[in-house]
Amino acid sequence: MKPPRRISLREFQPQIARLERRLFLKQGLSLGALSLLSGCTLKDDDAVDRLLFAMSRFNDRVQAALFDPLRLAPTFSDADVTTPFPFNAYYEEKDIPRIDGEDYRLRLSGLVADQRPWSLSELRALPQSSQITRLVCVEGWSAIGTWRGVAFRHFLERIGADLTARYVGFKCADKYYSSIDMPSALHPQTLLALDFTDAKYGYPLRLRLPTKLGFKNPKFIGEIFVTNDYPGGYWEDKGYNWFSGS
Ligand SMILES: Nc1nc2c(c(=O)[nH]1)N[C@H]1C(S)=C(S)[C@@H](COP(=O)(O)O)O[C@H]1N2
Ligand SMILES: [Mo]
Repeated sequence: MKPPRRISLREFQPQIARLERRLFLKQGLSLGALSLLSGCTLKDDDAVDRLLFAMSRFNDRVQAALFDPLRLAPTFSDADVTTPFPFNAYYEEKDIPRIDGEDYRLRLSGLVADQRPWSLSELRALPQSSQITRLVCVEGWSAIGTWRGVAFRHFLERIGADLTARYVGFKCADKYYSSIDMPSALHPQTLLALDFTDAKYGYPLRLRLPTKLGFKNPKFIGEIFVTNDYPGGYWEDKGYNWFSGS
């Protein structure tokens, strides 16, 4: 994924009007909400068309889950899983961070009462659950995948995170970082994923929220922090809409 260029909204007015009509207006969202597009890698009409095409394939439940805070994202069955699952990062697959699971410790900081680092076996000793959901990337593709790990809400409670704080931030083993609002962190489908079909999907730890766009799902997590100061994110700081979901 190349750094996004801010598109001029005027340049893409017809397409955006089309997208608004098709997808957003009925949910009371308009150009303001489309600011998530303003940081997209929409270099030409083709890119816009691909995005429109991909988005128009999503059913209303997917749309609703991405833009309505109270909805659950749809779940799927094993047979629906996309194989191979697409890889995405701001660099190529061969450059993913290689992390030794034995030595790995998840660091905690910020508004967290118990900041003791966690090993993978300790994380695995917590109750595990799995989900089969759709990951939606702003670049115009989506895929159904399966993830297993610890309910993030459970983890945040366990470490004594201040659940009234505004944000949860993530620092990754590559140069990636991201952050989410606390209500999304506490959403029942938000998972701290430990099981991967391949390391490239975020080994050893990845956040998985089906209620937000793909770039809000940090992989290769090294540190989690809780804060009231807006932490931003890798793409967020380059112009992507921070909320990007429900
Ligand atoms: N650490 C890290 N996490 C990341 C990224 C990244 O470049 N580095 N890319 C994000 C983007 S834009 C997407 S769409 C998803 C892709 O996840 P996947 O490789 O499981 O498809 O990871 C997100 N998390
Ligand atoms: Mo993405």
